[in-house]
Amino acid sequence: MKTYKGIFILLLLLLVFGLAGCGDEKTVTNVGKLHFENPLKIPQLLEPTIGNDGTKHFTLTMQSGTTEFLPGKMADTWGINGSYLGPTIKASRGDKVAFDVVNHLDVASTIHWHGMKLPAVMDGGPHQMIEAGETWSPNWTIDQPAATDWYHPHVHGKTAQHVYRGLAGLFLIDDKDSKKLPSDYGVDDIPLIVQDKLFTSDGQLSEKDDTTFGTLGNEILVNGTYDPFLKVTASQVRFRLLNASNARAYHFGFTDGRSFQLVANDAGLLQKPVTLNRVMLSPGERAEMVVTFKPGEETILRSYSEGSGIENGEFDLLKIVAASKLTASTPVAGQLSTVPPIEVPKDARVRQFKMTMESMINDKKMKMNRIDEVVPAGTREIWEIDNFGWSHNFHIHDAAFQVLDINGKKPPEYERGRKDTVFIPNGSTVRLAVEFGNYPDPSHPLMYHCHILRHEDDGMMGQFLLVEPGTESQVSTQLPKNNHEYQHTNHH
Ligand SMILES: [Cu+2]
Repeated sequence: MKTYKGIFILLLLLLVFGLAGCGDEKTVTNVGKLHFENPLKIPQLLEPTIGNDGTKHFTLTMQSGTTEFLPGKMADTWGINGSYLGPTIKASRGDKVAFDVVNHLDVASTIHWHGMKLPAVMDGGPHQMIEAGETWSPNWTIDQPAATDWYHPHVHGKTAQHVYRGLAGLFLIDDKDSKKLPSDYGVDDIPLIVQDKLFTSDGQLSEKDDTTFGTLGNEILVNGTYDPFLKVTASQVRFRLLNASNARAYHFGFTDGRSFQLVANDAGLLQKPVTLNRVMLSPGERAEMVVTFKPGEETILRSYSEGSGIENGEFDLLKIVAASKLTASTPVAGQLSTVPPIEVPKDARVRQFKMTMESMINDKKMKMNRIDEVVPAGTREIWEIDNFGWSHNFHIHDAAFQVLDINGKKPPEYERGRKDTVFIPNGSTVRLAVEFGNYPDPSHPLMYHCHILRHEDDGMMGQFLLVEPGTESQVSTQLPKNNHEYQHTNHH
């Protein structure tokens, strides 16, 4: 009798744990599989030519090519001025910048300046298509605080594919505050563009996208380098982290448990550095950290698994080796940003956005000729985002915001800086104090959307106009159907 009871309990336990096991997504990992053999590639700084009026002119050429990621195997890739990713652009607040964006691909694409405050026609969204063989030449004046911004295509329905194949690069903005931090690019100011990839057995990028979130890779590239290491030569190094993945989120930390100083969110420096040992970035988000090294020591930058879906996966990203002699750096300043925080007026307009499992915002899918919101240019508003299912995040063009609260609670200190992209956990409400750009244009829309690229491509996006205050009711919320730009993006 006793034995039967024992066997019965054993079977019951097996059943319970077996089922629990099935419901649990297995953690994807590369830990233990890497050798840290390849020196980390650092994207080149793009040298501008300087015009008579001081304008910095840059040329970016989108092209196809081949790239060796896995040793001895060539992959077909896309890049900008090269075969994979693009050069780093650097400019200072107050600079006039101008671009020639040349499309040498055989399909139409765009380049969007993620995080930039600029006129809507310069934004590079889905209405500024660059046909194969054509050149697009936007220009504007940089007028925003120092930040680690980036650029990438924004073709409606094709963004995931174009970014995944390699079209992305960094756009660094300097000001007097950012110079307080290590700023020798490639020496003590190191970009880390983190992307997950799936590879086929012959080393090609696999575009298999059979999850709700699109492609979720099991291998990681940093600045397009597989299995990378970095030798540092300074006692304090500033790392600029960009999550340029289509869907995956990362919880960055170091395997020796060391802490670091977080000094910036997406759209600007923090008021004061915050000591942390983990920071999470969802797709499109950036952060800057300063890490202190002792001569000769080694550590590994790792992303830790914190959940399911886009937060599932434990990945070694980069081995960092400190040289036996390090140049001494000045300690990080106690006061970083001198820009006042974004405060909304008492009577600020509140707009609500409901994100749902069906990749909709406010029960609508993106339409190229429909305007969803009309916002007075230069104003500050409260945007309230509710997530009713899956993981999503939220990005607003031509704006910067600060998180007011998450489910009614103030965000942690390290998330109180200026941002343009924010993670919206499943079932949560996030309220944002948004500061909009000041370039009224009643006929060219800007976008707000989920930055999980599959969701964005599926239509989890809306369009807004920034207009002269007081003219909100006078503008048309329908764009003409025969709009030249509209037709370009309407047949893919
Ligand atoms: Cu989403």
